[in-house]
Amino acid sequence: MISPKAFHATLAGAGVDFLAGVPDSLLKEFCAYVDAALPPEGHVIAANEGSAVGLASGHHLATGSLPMVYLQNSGLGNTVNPLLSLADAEVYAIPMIVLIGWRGAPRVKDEPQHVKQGRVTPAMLDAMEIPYRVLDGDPEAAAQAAQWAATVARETGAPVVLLVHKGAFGKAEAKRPAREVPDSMLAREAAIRLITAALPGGATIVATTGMISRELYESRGALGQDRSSDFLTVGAMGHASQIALGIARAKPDAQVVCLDGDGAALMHLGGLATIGTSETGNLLHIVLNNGAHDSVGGQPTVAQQIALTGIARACGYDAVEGPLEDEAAIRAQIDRLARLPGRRFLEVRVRTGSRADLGRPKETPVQNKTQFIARLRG
Ligand SMILES: Cc1ncc(C[n+]2csc(CCOP(=O)(O)OP(=O)(O)O)c2C)c(N)n1
Repeated sequence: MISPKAFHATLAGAGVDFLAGVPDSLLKEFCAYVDAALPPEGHVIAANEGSAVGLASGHHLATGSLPMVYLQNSGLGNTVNPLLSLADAEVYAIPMIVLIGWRGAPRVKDEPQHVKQGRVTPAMLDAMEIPYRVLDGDPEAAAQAAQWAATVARETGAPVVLLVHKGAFGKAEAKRPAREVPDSMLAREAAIRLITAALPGGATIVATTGMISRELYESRGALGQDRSSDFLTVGAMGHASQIALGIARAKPDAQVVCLDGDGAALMHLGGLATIGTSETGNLLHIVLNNGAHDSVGGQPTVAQQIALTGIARACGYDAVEGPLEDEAAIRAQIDRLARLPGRRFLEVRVRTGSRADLGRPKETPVQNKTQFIARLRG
């Protein structure tokens, strides 16, 4: 397996002095290492993968040195525009190494949202005319590939990709100590149960990517509740609030609720402005803020350093509450907000972590959709 520390040392030796990215489960040991080992000037966790390309480009413009961007291949789409219209050799010619976690690689069993993205990832890179090498767990080959990528990126003045297989990285040699949270702080799954129990029956829920959708699914099972009013957005991170908005606009009589994550909300934060300035009368947007990308390894987000509620207010939401941590207060506010018209926003603070035996939806995404639209369209 590749040692995160040794791989980073090779990159540093090849002149890489700045990294920006969005965390990925396959890269989580590398992400944990750079997050703990690098000084703040050497590493930024970006809001989305395209922003990471922007940050890397800015770093190169200012210093002339070689940056690295890291991401899961789910986020490749977010990078396509800045890779092709900013960093490309035919535009501003900005060299960078792009490290991509290859979910859904052929012959690797993975979740439905990763299968096609995994299959087409090499073809997407080919179509973008970006050279790449694949890293499995061989440390020697990884070091050589890093050297190759640095040389080619500099020579061509363009991005070069390293595509990383599952299990390629060994354990991080350094990890940021876990944030202290009071014992009383709600787990995300407990908050989801509390919220679903407090919402009026029949509310339409659009849940975001990762553990939030899985925990909603499990909590429905545990509470013996019907699942047909839940849309589990297994992919498309950051778009759940806009799916909810699309539904709310088209179904003004439905009570629509978005269960969002802080990483997801930050990823496409502009969506809050679209919601806040819409005429929608039936949307409750709840952000479960654990200050982390918990679903892919718990790397920090900045969401507990900013005022999400202030942003929602400034964007024009009609009613804004939070951040709340207390069970009784959350229950009371859900009850109150669910009765109000307009665009409403609630920030709930939760702890990181999930049950080790957390399951995954048994239905396929299309089965979920079929049940959901049967209920929604009635
Ligand atoms: C575009 C894109 N980038 C990255 C990922 C990988 N990913 C899946 S869930 C997740 C973290 C979500 O964090 P948050 O919304 O805060 O929810 P939490 O997991 O903390 O509950 C990430 C980065 C993805 N699925 N799609």
